Amino acid sequence: MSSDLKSKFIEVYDTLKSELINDPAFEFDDDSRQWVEKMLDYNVPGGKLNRGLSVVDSYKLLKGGELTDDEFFLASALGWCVEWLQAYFLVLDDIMDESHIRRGQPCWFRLPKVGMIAANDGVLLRNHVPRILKKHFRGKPYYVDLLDLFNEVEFQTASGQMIDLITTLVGEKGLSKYSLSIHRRIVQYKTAYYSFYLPVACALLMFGEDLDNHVAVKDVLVEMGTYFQVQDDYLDCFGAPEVIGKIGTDIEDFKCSWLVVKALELANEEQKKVLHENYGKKDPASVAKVKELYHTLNLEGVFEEYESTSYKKLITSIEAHPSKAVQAVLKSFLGKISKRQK
Ligand code: DMA
Ligand code: MG
Ligand code: MG
Ligand code: MG
Repeated sequence: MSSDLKSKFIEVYDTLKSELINDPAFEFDDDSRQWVEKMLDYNVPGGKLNRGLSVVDSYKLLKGGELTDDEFFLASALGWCVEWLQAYFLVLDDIMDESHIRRGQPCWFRLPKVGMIAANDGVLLRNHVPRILKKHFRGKPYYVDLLDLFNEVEFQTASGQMIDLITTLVGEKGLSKYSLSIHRRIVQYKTAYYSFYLPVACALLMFGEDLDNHVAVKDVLVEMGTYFQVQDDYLDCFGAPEVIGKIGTDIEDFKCSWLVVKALELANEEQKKVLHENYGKKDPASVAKVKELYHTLNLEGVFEEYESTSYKKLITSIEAHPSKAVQAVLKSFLGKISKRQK
Protein backbone atom coordinates (compact mmCIF):
# COMPACT_ATOMS: atom_id res chain seq x y z
CA MET A 1 0.00 0.00 0.00
CA SER A 2 1.62 3.25 -1.12
CA SER A 3 1.83 6.18 1.27
CA ASP A 4 0.02 8.25 -1.37
CA LEU A 5 -2.94 5.89 -1.22
CA LYS A 6 -2.88 5.98 2.54
CA SER A 7 -2.95 9.78 2.59
CA LYS A 8 -5.85 9.80 0.11
CA PHE A 9 -7.61 7.32 2.38
CA ILE A 10 -7.04 9.63 5.36
CA GLU A 11 -8.51 12.55 3.41
CA VAL A 12 -11.76 10.59 3.26
CA TYR A 13 -11.68 10.34 7.05
CA ASP A 14 -11.53 14.14 7.26
CA THR A 15 -14.56 14.44 4.99
CA LEU A 16 -16.59 11.89 6.96
CA LYS A 17 -15.60 13.48 10.25
CA SER A 18 -16.66 16.96 9.19
CA GLU A 19 -19.98 15.62 7.93
CA LEU A 20 -20.61 14.00 11.29
CA ILE A 21 -19.63 16.95 13.43
CA ASN A 22 -21.57 19.40 11.29
CA ASP A 23 -24.66 17.24 11.20
CA PRO A 24 -27.57 19.72 11.41
CA ALA A 25 -29.79 17.05 12.94
CA PHE A 26 -27.95 17.53 16.23
CA GLU A 27 -27.69 21.31 16.42
CA PHE A 28 -24.53 20.73 18.40
CA ASP A 29 -23.05 23.57 20.36
CA ASP A 30 -19.33 24.20 20.00
CA ASP A 31 -18.40 22.17 23.06
CA SER A 32 -20.17 19.09 21.77
CA ARG A 33 -18.63 19.47 18.33
CA GLN A 34 -15.19 19.80 19.82
CA TRP A 35 -15.72 16.78 22.05
CA VAL A 36 -16.80 14.60 19.14
CA GLU A 37 -13.93 15.79 16.97
CA LYS A 38 -11.37 15.13 19.69
CA MET A 39 -12.92 11.77 20.51
CA LEU A 40 -12.86 10.72 16.84
CA ASP A 41 -9.29 11.88 16.25
CA TYR A 42 -8.16 10.06 19.37
CA ASN A 43 -9.88 6.76 18.65
CA VAL A 44 -10.57 6.26 14.95
CA PRO A 45 -7.55 6.89 12.70
CA GLY A 46 -4.49 5.98 14.86
CA GLY A 47 -4.20 2.25 14.15
CA LYS A 48 -2.60 0.23 11.37
CA LEU A 49 -5.70 0.82 9.19
CA ASN A 50 -5.30 -2.69 7.74
CA ARG A 51 -9.01 -3.39 7.93
CA GLY A 52 -10.08 -0.15 6.31
CA LEU A 53 -7.47 -0.17 3.59
CA SER A 54 -8.36 -3.78 2.80
CA VAL A 55 -11.77 -2.69 1.56
CA VAL A 56 -10.15 -0.40 -1.01
CA ASP A 57 -7.48 -2.94 -1.87
CA SER A 58 -10.03 -5.77 -2.25
CA TYR A 59 -12.36 -3.71 -4.40
CA LYS A 60 -9.47 -2.78 -6.66
CA LEU A 61 -8.45 -6.41 -7.07
CA LEU A 62 -12.04 -7.45 -7.81
CA LYS A 63 -12.36 -4.73 -10.41
CA GLY A 64 -8.96 -5.54 -11.88
CA GLY A 65 -8.02 -1.94 -12.60
CA GLU A 66 -7.73 1.60 -11.28
CA LEU A 67 -10.67 3.10 -9.43
CA THR A 68 -12.57 6.22 -10.43
CA ASP A 69 -12.58 9.02 -7.84
CA ASP A 70 -16.12 8.10 -6.91
CA GLU A 71 -15.27 4.43 -6.45
CA PHE A 72 -12.23 5.31 -4.38
CA PHE A 73 -14.31 7.54 -2.13
CA LEU A 74 -17.03 4.94 -1.62
CA ALA A 75 -14.66 2.04 -0.99
CA SER A 76 -12.75 4.26 1.46
CA ALA A 77 -15.96 5.30 3.22
CA LEU A 78 -16.78 1.61 3.72
CA GLY A 79 -13.24 1.05 4.97
CA TRP A 80 -13.72 3.84 7.47
CA CYS A 81 -17.00 2.30 8.63
CA VAL A 82 -14.99 -0.81 9.53
CA GLU A 83 -12.45 1.37 11.36
CA TRP A 84 -15.29 3.20 13.18
CA LEU A 85 -16.79 -0.10 14.27
CA GLN A 86 -13.36 -1.19 15.48
CA ALA A 87 -12.89 2.08 17.42
CA TYR A 88 -16.24 1.47 19.13
CA PHE A 89 -15.25 -2.05 20.15
CA LEU A 90 -11.77 -0.99 21.30
CA VAL A 91 -12.97 1.91 23.47
CA LEU A 92 -15.26 -0.51 25.32
CA ASP A 93 -12.80 -3.42 25.23
CA ASP A 94 -10.17 -1.34 27.04
CA ILE A 95 -12.61 -0.47 29.82
CA MET A 96 -13.61 -4.11 30.26
CA ASP A 97 -10.03 -5.43 30.01
CA GLU A 98 -8.78 -2.67 32.34
CA SER A 99 -6.05 -1.83 29.85
CA HIS A 100 -3.80 1.21 30.12
CA ILE A 101 -2.22 1.80 26.73
CA ARG A 102 -3.62 1.56 23.19
CA ARG A 103 -1.87 2.68 20.01
CA GLY A 104 0.96 4.17 22.01
CA GLN A 105 -1.20 6.47 24.13
CA PRO A 106 -3.39 6.10 27.22
CA CYS A 107 -6.68 4.29 26.56
CA TRP A 108 -9.43 6.87 26.01
CA PHE A 109 -11.21 6.12 29.29
CA ARG A 110 -7.94 6.63 31.18
CA LEU A 111 -7.89 10.34 30.35
CA PRO A 112 -8.96 12.21 33.50
CA LYS A 113 -11.52 14.30 31.63
CA VAL A 114 -13.03 11.25 29.92
CA GLY A 115 -13.45 8.39 32.40
CA MET A 116 -16.82 6.69 31.98
CA ILE A 117 -17.98 9.22 29.39
CA ALA A 118 -16.04 6.77 27.21
CA ALA A 119 -18.93 4.32 27.51
CA ASN A 120 -21.25 6.76 25.77
CA ASP A 121 -18.54 7.70 23.29
CA GLY A 122 -18.45 4.03 22.34
CA VAL A 123 -22.19 4.10 21.69
CA LEU A 124 -21.75 7.26 19.63
CA LEU A 125 -18.98 5.71 17.53
CA ARG A 126 -21.26 2.78 16.86
CA ASN A 127 -24.07 5.09 15.80
CA HIS A 128 -21.85 6.92 13.37
CA VAL A 129 -21.60 3.82 11.16
CA PRO A 130 -25.23 3.77 9.96
CA ARG A 131 -25.10 7.58 9.58
CA ILE A 132 -22.14 7.31 7.22
CA LEU A 133 -23.84 4.48 5.34
CA LYS A 134 -27.08 6.42 5.05
CA LYS A 135 -25.39 9.55 3.74
CA HIS A 136 -23.32 7.84 1.07
CA PHE A 137 -25.04 4.56 0.20
CA ARG A 138 -28.78 5.12 0.64
CA GLY A 139 -29.49 5.03 -3.08
CA LYS A 140 -27.34 2.00 -3.87
CA PRO A 141 -28.90 -1.37 -4.72
CA TYR A 142 -26.71 -3.01 -2.06
CA TYR A 143 -27.65 -0.56 0.75
CA VAL A 144 -29.89 -2.97 2.65
CA ASP A 145 -27.30 -5.73 2.37
CA LEU A 146 -24.65 -3.39 3.78
CA LEU A 147 -26.81 -2.50 6.77
CA ASP A 148 -27.57 -6.15 7.34
CA LEU A 149 -23.88 -7.07 7.08
CA PHE A 150 -22.80 -4.48 9.65
CA ASN A 151 -25.62 -5.50 12.00
CA GLU A 152 -24.80 -9.19 11.71
CA VAL A 153 -21.08 -8.68 12.23
CA GLU A 154 -21.61 -6.35 15.17
CA PHE A 155 -23.80 -8.99 16.78
CA GLN A 156 -21.14 -11.65 16.24
CA THR A 157 -18.42 -9.44 17.69
CA ALA A 158 -20.43 -8.45 20.75
CA SER A 159 -21.26 -12.13 21.31
CA GLY A 160 -17.56 -12.97 21.03
CA GLN A 161 -16.68 -10.27 23.54
CA MET A 162 -19.30 -11.67 25.89
CA ILE A 163 -17.90 -15.20 25.62
CA ASP A 164 -14.37 -13.81 26.10
CA LEU A 165 -15.51 -12.11 29.31
CA ILE A 166 -17.73 -14.79 30.82
CA THR A 167 -15.22 -17.55 30.07
CA THR A 168 -12.91 -16.01 32.68
CA LEU A 169 -15.55 -16.90 35.29
CA VAL A 170 -15.20 -20.52 34.20
CA GLY A 171 -11.41 -20.21 34.27
CA GLU A 172 -11.45 -18.88 37.81
CA LYS A 173 -13.27 -22.03 38.92
CA GLY A 174 -10.75 -24.26 37.18
CA LEU A 175 -8.07 -23.11 34.80
CA SER A 176 -7.88 -26.58 33.26
CA LYS A 177 -11.33 -26.02 31.73
CA TYR A 178 -9.66 -23.80 29.11
CA SER A 179 -9.22 -25.58 25.80
CA LEU A 180 -8.38 -24.87 22.18
CA SER A 181 -12.00 -25.38 21.16
CA ILE A 182 -13.23 -22.72 23.62
CA HIS A 183 -10.44 -20.42 22.48
CA ARG A 184 -11.40 -20.96 18.87
CA ARG A 185 -15.01 -20.04 19.45
CA ILE A 186 -14.04 -16.86 21.28
CA VAL A 187 -11.62 -15.59 18.66
CA GLN A 188 -13.79 -16.50 15.70
CA TYR A 189 -16.60 -14.39 17.09
CA LYS A 190 -14.74 -11.52 18.74
CA THR A 191 -12.17 -10.93 16.00
CA ALA A 192 -12.43 -12.89 12.77
CA TYR A 193 -15.79 -11.70 11.48
CA TYR A 194 -15.27 -7.98 11.93
CA SER A 195 -11.55 -7.88 11.13
CA PHE A 196 -11.43 -10.19 8.12
CA TYR A 197 -14.81 -11.13 6.73
CA LEU A 198 -16.32 -7.65 7.06
CA PRO A 199 -13.81 -5.70 4.91
CA VAL A 200 -13.90 -8.25 2.08
CA ALA A 201 -17.69 -8.61 2.29
CA CYS A 202 -18.00 -4.80 1.97
CA ALA A 203 -15.89 -4.89 -1.21
CA LEU A 204 -17.91 -7.81 -2.60
CA LEU A 205 -21.22 -6.01 -1.99
CA MET A 206 -19.96 -2.82 -3.57
CA PHE A 207 -18.82 -4.89 -6.54
CA GLY A 208 -22.38 -6.17 -6.93
CA GLU A 209 -21.84 -9.68 -5.59
CA ASP A 210 -24.31 -11.73 -3.58
CA LEU A 211 -22.65 -12.76 -0.31
CA ASP A 212 -24.56 -16.07 -0.28
CA ASN A 213 -22.36 -17.15 -3.18
CA HIS A 214 -19.17 -16.57 -1.20
CA VAL A 215 -19.37 -18.92 1.75
CA ALA A 216 -15.97 -20.43 0.87
CA VAL A 217 -14.40 -16.96 0.99
CA LYS A 218 -15.94 -16.41 4.40
CA ASP A 219 -14.51 -19.70 5.67
CA VAL A 220 -10.98 -18.77 4.60
CA LEU A 221 -11.31 -15.31 6.15
CA VAL A 222 -12.53 -16.74 9.43
CA GLU A 223 -9.47 -19.03 9.46
CA MET A 224 -7.26 -16.03 8.75
CA GLY A 225 -8.92 -14.10 11.58
CA THR A 226 -8.28 -16.96 13.97
CA TYR A 227 -4.61 -16.95 13.00
CA PHE A 228 -4.56 -13.17 13.52
CA GLN A 229 -6.00 -13.40 17.04
CA VAL A 230 -3.52 -16.13 18.00
CA GLN A 231 -0.84 -13.62 16.97
CA ASP A 232 -2.60 -11.00 19.12
CA ASP A 233 -2.56 -13.37 22.10
CA TYR A 234 1.11 -14.10 21.48
CA LEU A 235 2.04 -10.42 21.16
CA ASP A 236 0.09 -9.61 24.36
CA CYS A 237 2.88 -11.41 26.23
CA PHE A 238 5.86 -11.49 23.86
CA GLY A 239 5.38 -8.36 21.73
CA ALA A 240 7.39 -5.20 22.33
CA PRO A 241 5.01 -2.60 23.82
CA GLU A 242 6.68 0.23 21.86
CA VAL A 243 6.00 -1.71 18.63
CA ILE A 244 2.47 -3.04 19.31
CA GLY A 245 1.46 0.22 21.01
CA LYS A 246 -0.30 -1.53 23.88
CA ILE A 247 0.59 -3.29 27.10
CA GLY A 248 -0.80 -6.79 27.50
CA THR A 249 -3.31 -7.64 30.22
CA ASP A 250 -4.32 -11.22 29.32
CA ILE A 251 -2.49 -12.87 32.22
CA GLU A 252 -3.84 -10.40 34.80
CA ASP A 253 -7.33 -10.67 33.28
CA PHE A 254 -7.47 -14.48 33.45
CA LYS A 255 -8.11 -14.59 29.71
CA CYS A 256 -8.53 -17.82 27.78
CA SER A 257 -5.54 -16.87 25.66
CA TRP A 258 -3.90 -19.21 23.15
CA LEU A 259 -0.76 -19.09 25.30
CA VAL A 260 -2.39 -20.34 28.48
CA VAL A 261 -4.18 -23.11 26.58
CA LYS A 262 -0.87 -24.24 25.06
CA ALA A 263 0.88 -23.95 28.41
CA LEU A 264 -1.75 -26.18 30.03
CA GLU A 265 -1.23 -28.71 27.26
CA LEU A 266 2.53 -28.82 27.70
CA ALA A 267 3.05 -28.33 31.43
CA ASN A 268 3.95 -31.10 33.89
CA GLU A 269 2.16 -31.28 37.25
CA GLU A 270 4.57 -28.94 38.97
CA GLN A 271 4.35 -26.36 36.20
CA LYS A 272 0.56 -26.61 36.20
CA LYS A 273 0.67 -25.73 39.87
CA VAL A 274 2.64 -22.58 39.06
CA LEU A 275 -0.02 -21.64 36.52
CA HIS A 276 -2.91 -22.32 38.88
CA GLU A 277 -1.29 -20.25 41.61
CA ASN A 278 -0.29 -17.28 39.51
CA TYR A 279 -2.60 -16.93 36.52
CA GLY A 280 -5.16 -14.15 36.74
CA LYS A 281 -3.39 -12.29 39.53
CA LYS A 282 -2.77 -8.57 39.27
CA ASP A 283 0.55 -8.46 41.09
CA PRO A 284 3.60 -8.16 38.84
CA ALA A 285 5.48 -10.98 40.59
CA SER A 286 2.74 -13.48 39.66
CA VAL A 287 2.62 -12.20 36.08
CA ALA A 288 6.39 -12.59 35.86
CA LYS A 289 6.15 -16.21 37.05
CA VAL A 290 3.61 -17.01 34.35
CA LYS A 291 5.76 -15.37 31.69
CA GLU A 292 8.79 -17.27 32.90
CA LEU A 293 6.89 -20.52 32.61
CA TYR A 294 5.76 -19.65 29.07
CA HIS A 295 9.40 -19.11 28.27
CA THR A 296 10.50 -22.39 29.89
CA LEU A 297 7.85 -24.24 27.86
CA ASN A 298 9.25 -22.58 24.73
CA LEU A 299 5.92 -21.10 23.71
CA GLU A 300 7.85 -18.80 21.33
CA GLY A 301 8.89 -21.91 19.40
CA VAL A 302 5.43 -23.50 19.64
CA PHE A 303 3.94 -20.30 18.26
CA GLU A 304 6.43 -20.12 15.39
CA GLU A 305 5.45 -23.66 14.46
CA TYR A 306 1.75 -22.78 14.64
CA GLU A 307 2.35 -19.70 12.53
CA SER A 308 4.07 -21.49 9.67
CA THR A 309 1.58 -24.39 9.67
CA SER A 310 -1.39 -21.98 9.58
CA TYR A 311 0.21 -19.94 6.86
CA LYS A 312 0.67 -22.97 4.63
CA LYS A 313 -2.86 -24.21 5.29
CA LEU A 314 -4.26 -20.80 4.42
CA ILE A 315 -2.31 -20.61 1.17
CA THR A 316 -3.61 -24.06 0.21
CA SER A 317 -7.24 -23.11 0.86
CA ILE A 318 -6.80 -19.82 -0.98
CA GLU A 319 -5.35 -21.55 -4.02
CA ALA A 320 -8.30 -23.94 -4.09
CA HIS A 321 -10.55 -20.98 -4.93
CA PRO A 322 -11.72 -20.90 -8.57
CA SER A 323 -11.43 -17.14 -9.10
CA LYS A 324 -7.98 -15.59 -9.51
CA ALA A 325 -9.30 -12.18 -8.47
CA VAL A 326 -10.67 -13.60 -5.21
CA GLN A 327 -7.38 -15.45 -4.65
CA ALA A 328 -5.56 -12.14 -5.05
CA VAL A 329 -7.87 -10.46 -2.51
CA LEU A 330 -7.25 -13.19 0.05
CA LYS A 331 -3.50 -13.38 -0.54
CA SER A 332 -3.18 -9.65 -0.24
CA PHE A 333 -4.93 -9.70 3.13
CA LEU A 334 -2.79 -12.60 4.33
CA GLY A 335 0.35 -10.76 3.21
CA LYS A 336 -0.58 -7.83 5.46
CA ILE A 337 -0.65 -9.94 8.62
CA SER A 338 1.74 -12.84 8.21
CA LYS A 339 4.69 -12.74 10.64
CA ARG A 340 3.48 -9.38 11.91
CA GLN A 341 5.28 -7.73 14.82
CA LYS A 342 2.40 -5.37 15.57
C1 DMA B 1 -10.20 -7.73 21.08
O1 DMA B 1 -9.67 -8.73 21.82
C2 DMA B 1 -11.49 -7.94 20.40
C3 DMA B 1 -12.27 -6.86 20.09
C4 DMA B 1 -13.58 -7.06 19.49
C5 DMA B 1 -11.85 -5.47 20.37
P1 DMA B 1 -8.48 -8.25 22.77
O2 DMA B 1 -9.01 -7.72 24.06
O3 DMA B 1 -7.47 -9.33 22.83
O4 DMA B 1 -7.85 -7.02 21.94
P2 DMA B 1 -6.63 -6.13 22.43
O5 DMA B 1 -5.47 -7.08 22.66
O6 DMA B 1 -6.36 -5.21 21.27
O7 DMA B 1 -7.07 -5.44 23.67
MG1 MG C 1 -8.35 -5.98 25.15
MG1 MG D 1 -10.74 -8.02 25.17
MG1 MG E 1 -5.33 -9.09 22.94
